[in-house]
Amino acid sequence: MKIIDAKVIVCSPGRNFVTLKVMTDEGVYGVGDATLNGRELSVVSYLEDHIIPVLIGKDPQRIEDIWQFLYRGAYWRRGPVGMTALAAVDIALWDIKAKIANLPLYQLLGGRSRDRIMTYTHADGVCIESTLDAVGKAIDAGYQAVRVQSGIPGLASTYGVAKDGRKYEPADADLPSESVWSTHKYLNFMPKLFDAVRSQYGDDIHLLHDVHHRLTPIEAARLGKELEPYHLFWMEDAVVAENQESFRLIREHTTTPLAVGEVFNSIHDCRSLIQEQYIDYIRSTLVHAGGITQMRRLADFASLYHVKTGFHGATDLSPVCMGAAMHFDYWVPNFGIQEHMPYTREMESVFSFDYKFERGFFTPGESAGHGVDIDESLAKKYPYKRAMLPVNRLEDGTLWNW
Ligand code: CS2
Ligand code: MG
Repeated sequence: MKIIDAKVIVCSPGRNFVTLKVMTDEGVYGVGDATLNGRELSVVSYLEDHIIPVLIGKDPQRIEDIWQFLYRGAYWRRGPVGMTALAAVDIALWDIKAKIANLPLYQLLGGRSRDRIMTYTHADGVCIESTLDAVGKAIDAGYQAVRVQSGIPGLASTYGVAKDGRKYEPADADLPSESVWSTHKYLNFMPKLFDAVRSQYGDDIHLLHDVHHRLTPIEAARLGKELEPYHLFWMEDAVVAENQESFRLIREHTTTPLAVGEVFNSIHDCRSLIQEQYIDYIRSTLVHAGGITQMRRLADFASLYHVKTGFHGATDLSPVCMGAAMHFDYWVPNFGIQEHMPYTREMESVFSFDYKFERGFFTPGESAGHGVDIDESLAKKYPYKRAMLPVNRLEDGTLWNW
């Protein structure tokens, strides 16, 4: 069997997605997600200029060898652009292998380890009252786990809170928009927010929160400690994690579970975090962390240290990634939870998929492969529109982590 062609499909049905299609001489093709929010065209070039030319003629069944070729052979290893491009190829090749075996992808990984996949969704509001309403809506929809984000008194806007009632989309402008941040205001407010949520909805619902890289380790230690009475499922991205050692300090001060990793693209970005048991959930997902081939290694490594998976699942990861993630989540023994930001109808219109969502839980489909495909003619109707992620400044103008 040989790869005879591959193409990159860029479309924007409500937001930008980049999809890779790998075609073989036996008519079977595979589909991969190559979406990197705000840097989409860099991945398109990496695929079209540096990966597709070397794929032609290769046997698509040799997933591991192709992975090694594109990772070790790249010389300039790792990094979000290269690893997203590699991930797209990997997801497409696993799709092909499952199709020629005529099996749903999870069967190739080792079969299912569970009956259904617990997910969490986002609940956000500009103030405590509207956030409480959003949490209530998520609970009514059947979610057993809800991520809670709220506007902060004294700040015009903040991460994770939709503006003027629209669906939250972080890449909100052609060029980076600027927001203003105050750790002081945020830290003083968070315990009040979670006290209100627990008082209204009790202890059963799992509550998650995304700090989004904005604290220093000691500030994160304070927040984790002050949120302990509210028993969070996890506190995510408490600090930027280039210095993995930062998490030791947080860990020493609080029992609030810690999640990190959506921006990681290699096992080496989190090796000490996992080995030292500084974290409880690893958020890296298929589209940005080298596909199924690397994520299997990472999940197995994490399982040695009681660390569970918690795949990133924002809407800037396409239904192709979500579909493949469902199969991975169905198999992976140390599964934690799957993020689920529902796509809009427009986003979904370009993709067909057979995973099922029911009252807070997913199950993957039983069709051969990962079950997701793209309608290329419909995709053409939604041309790419540049959109970049915001930047964040402190109140004194200092550029800070967004
Ligand atoms: C967030 C994302 O879902 C999450 O946990 O961190 O919304 C993240 O901000 C976006 O994926 C960035 O593109
Ligand atoms: Mg996050």
